[in-house]
Amino acid sequence: MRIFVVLAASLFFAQAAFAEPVGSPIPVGIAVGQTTNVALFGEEQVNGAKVAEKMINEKGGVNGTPIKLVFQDTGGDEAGAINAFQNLISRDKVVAIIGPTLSQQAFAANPIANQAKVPVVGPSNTAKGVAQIGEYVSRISAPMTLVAPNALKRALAINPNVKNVAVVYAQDDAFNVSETGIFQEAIKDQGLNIALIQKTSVKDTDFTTQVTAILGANVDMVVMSCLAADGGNMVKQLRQFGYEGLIVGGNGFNSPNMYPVCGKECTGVIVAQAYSPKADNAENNAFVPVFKEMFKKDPAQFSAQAYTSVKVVVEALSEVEKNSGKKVAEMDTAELRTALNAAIISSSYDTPLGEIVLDADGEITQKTFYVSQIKIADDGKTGAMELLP
Ligand code: PYR
Repeated sequence: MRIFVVLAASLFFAQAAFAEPVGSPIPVGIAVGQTTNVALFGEEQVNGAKVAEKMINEKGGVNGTPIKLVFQDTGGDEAGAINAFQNLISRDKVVAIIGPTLSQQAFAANPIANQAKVPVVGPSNTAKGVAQIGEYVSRISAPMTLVAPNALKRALAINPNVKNVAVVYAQDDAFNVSETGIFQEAIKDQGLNIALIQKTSVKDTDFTTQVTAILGANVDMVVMSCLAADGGNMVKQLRQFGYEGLIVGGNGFNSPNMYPVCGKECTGVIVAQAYSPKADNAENNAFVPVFKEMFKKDPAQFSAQAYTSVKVVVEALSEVEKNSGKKVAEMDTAELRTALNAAIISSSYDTPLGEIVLDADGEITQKTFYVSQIKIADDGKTGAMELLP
């Protein structure tokens, strides 16, 4: 009897050890905006990262060692991002940082990680030049040069008679300044006339001046580069003041958390995307059900990109173990960070975004993009991004 109990107990523990990763977890930093208006994106990023942590650890972590995400709120500005990065680098000794949410924050905080030789993977930094900040910076967020023009083309398929366009952009945000440049070039390439350009701030809530100017210019389309809160409020005011033409939004409109800000006025807004929950690939088919189970909704682009960032770091950690013949947990932190960065770049990954490749610069190549139109439900708060064919 006694032998049986011992045998049964050791079998139980052997099985538990096989299913559950063991050892001190590997700390991976997540520095995104969990407060301020930027939390509209940050909340989705936290959710995506948590799904990755759960799925990865359930499959044994990094060859048997679990990962542990260490969250640091960056808030919405540069100082918050710098502070979060410094804590993760020096206090928490993370192996890599996934973040920050905004390109505006990346241009300030990434040089600090680069100097400290800590790999940074940008989950949502789409401005020109982010991957080129330094050797230790890469991104899994496709630059807007590849994504934004798709939305314009689809808008013109909906209304081929568009001639005059108003352009709006938040002048105090690096991503929006970068994105409007891309939109403006694409508008000219399509042979359209930019009738007026209106500047806003990501802090604005009242857009009467800009909306009045746009209504006076009699345009057929408004192309907006703003973040979710300011952009959502401006769309609402445009419609409430009587603008009836097409509205195209940039990456800042890529969040369902914008729906309650602009309510039913968001219906019809056209947005280009680097992800769709409907993408039919093995990675996405594994990710979406777990996300839905945990959060009772489809993952949005910011969630999928954060999930992908964690997955990229974990696959690269496995590669480090393979190449070095050492367990990551036994490596010196500085040595590990350098080896990890080398493994992250110049590699390809199967992800919910499809196959992605990171070049030697840490720049992403991604093949599949989407364009959707927002449809708000009768409650005025929820809605969907309906894929345009
Ligand atoms: C950026 O800041 O780059 C975004 O795409 C939101």
